[in-house]
Amino acid sequence: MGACAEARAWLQWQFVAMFCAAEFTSHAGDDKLSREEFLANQPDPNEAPKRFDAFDADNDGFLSREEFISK
Ligand SMILES: [Ca+2]
Repeated sequence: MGACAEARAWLQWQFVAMFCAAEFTSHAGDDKLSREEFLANQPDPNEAPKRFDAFDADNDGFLSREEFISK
């Protein structure tokens, strides 16, 4: 993938992330999203796990609201 296409894809994802941050919900009722909860809301099962790993800054297997928004 060229640098431009890569940058464009990243920007698009950032937009989606910002949009989704407003709807950040955890089914468990805490402020964390498990990998399962995250993937349940993702349309592309091949790419979504990579995004989860990219978001999970401390690698604890959960996305906190902070991790989700700060990326
Ligand atoms: Ca985490």
